[in-house]
Amino acid sequence: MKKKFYITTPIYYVNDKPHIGHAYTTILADVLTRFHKSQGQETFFLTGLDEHGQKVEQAARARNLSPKEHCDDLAPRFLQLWEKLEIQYDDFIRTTEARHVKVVQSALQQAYDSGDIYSDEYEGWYSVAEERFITETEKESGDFRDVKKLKECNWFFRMSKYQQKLLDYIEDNPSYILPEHRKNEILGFLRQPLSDLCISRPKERLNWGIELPFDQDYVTYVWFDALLNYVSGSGYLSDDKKFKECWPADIHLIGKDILTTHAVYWSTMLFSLNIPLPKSIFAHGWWMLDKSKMSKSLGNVVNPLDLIDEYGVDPVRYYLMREMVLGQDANFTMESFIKRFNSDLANDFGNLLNRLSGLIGKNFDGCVPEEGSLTDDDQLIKQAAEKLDKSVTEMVNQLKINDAIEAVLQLVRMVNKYMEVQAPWKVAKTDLSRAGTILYTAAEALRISAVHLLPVMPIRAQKVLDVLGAPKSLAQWGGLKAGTKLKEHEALFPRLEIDKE
Ligand code: ME8
Repeated sequence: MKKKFYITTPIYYVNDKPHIGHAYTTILADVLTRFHKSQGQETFFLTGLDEHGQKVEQAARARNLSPKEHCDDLAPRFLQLWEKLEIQYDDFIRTTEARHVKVVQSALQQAYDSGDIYSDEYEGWYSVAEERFITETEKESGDFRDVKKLKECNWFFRMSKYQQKLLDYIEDNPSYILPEHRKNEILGFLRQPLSDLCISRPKERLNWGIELPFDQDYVTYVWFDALLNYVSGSGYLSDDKKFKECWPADIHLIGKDILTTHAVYWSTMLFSLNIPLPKSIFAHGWWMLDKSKMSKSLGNVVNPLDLIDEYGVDPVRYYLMREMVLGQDANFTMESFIKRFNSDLANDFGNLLNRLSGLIGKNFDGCVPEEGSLTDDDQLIKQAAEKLDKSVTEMVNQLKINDAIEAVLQLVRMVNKYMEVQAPWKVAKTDLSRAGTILYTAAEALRISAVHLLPVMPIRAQKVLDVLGAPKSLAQWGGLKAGTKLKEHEALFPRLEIDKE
């Protein structure tokens, strides 16, 4: 049995339409999946929706719909967006599906039977917005809205029992929580006393959730339910073969807002269930707009559909991947979007294709010329192109996606410079065969760049390969065959005018 590369996104709350933050994590997962596929690995990519809990229930009520009607109405919007964004997920899980409910109830029963769940009366400060009890210190911080005193009998998960085990695990597995500074945050958190986790909500207060198998007066706390999607979506308790192929997940991609629930709740739940932990949890930063996080509650979100309709899916994917240094926050501005589009895509990448197809059209009847024998200058291009595969692979494996893209663009810029210096349009007048070698060298380097950009820009990088009549899988030098007729094409990335936009 061959282990698949298993990657997940958070399952998003269905309280409103998807926004650019949701699009970002999902595109990132798609880029990584396509990259691993291109390396010949089998992959499994899971995404989905978090449909239970108070937030969704409130959103439904505000629309005068039942929670299920509300979810059924919004779920297609996520699916449509994923389609528009060229997201190739393998499964899309909704937590209201029977396959998931079954796993949540079995997990609860198992934890209950092993003594990890107990009932207790609890009195404390409850944040309605956060849907959880908060500590006295958290209350005093003033960061929480809608706080009220609540006393109720609930069911608790013995999270504290696993505190030391988790600390040891994180210290022994340095790439479990990434990036490093987030790991240190969690270690700091775990060095304070850890309380048990309240995993139930009385039905009289919240009805919308999965009923506890051992107490029908309660539903399951939304996080205990949602986190289990990573195993219910990969065959746990339903398809042993699939689960063995997938689990442990290679990477849970999440935003930094939900690190504690993943690093602490999820890990201790897995300890209790005797399921191995995922290989790593990566928390990326936030997309900000005017220095605040883009979020539904702030109402400052950019609608990804508008951007795609206006500029096409590839530039949007490119911008989001190129502009964020994974682990840090990034600022979204239309100005930086247009600048990035014009410099990298119009001036560098798109322009190289235009120049080459124009010159090959004019001097070689539109057919790829013979490579001929290479001069030292040609060799420099060839060597740079040959080195790209190794460096891009290393960078992607370290999740330095922006650096990997930049490495490809550096090659593209180097080839544009090479064209200026070699001036094949002049050489063609006296030495057609030499002009052919220059054009072959530049076109082959462009082909290799396009192969490396495919995971990020699946449509337009493929278009470049189609124009060149070249295979998409071969990242080594020599994929372009002399005599191949280039296809006619329009400018792939026409420049955007900043004033007009
Ligand atoms: O937290 N920048 O769902 P959610 C970057 N249902 N990424 C962002 C972002 C931003 N401004 N805003 C959102 C939930 N995201 C739970 C998850 S998982 C078992 C349950 C992305 O709809 C980022 O990945 O609030 C973040 O972690 C996620 O959307 C939160 O989505």
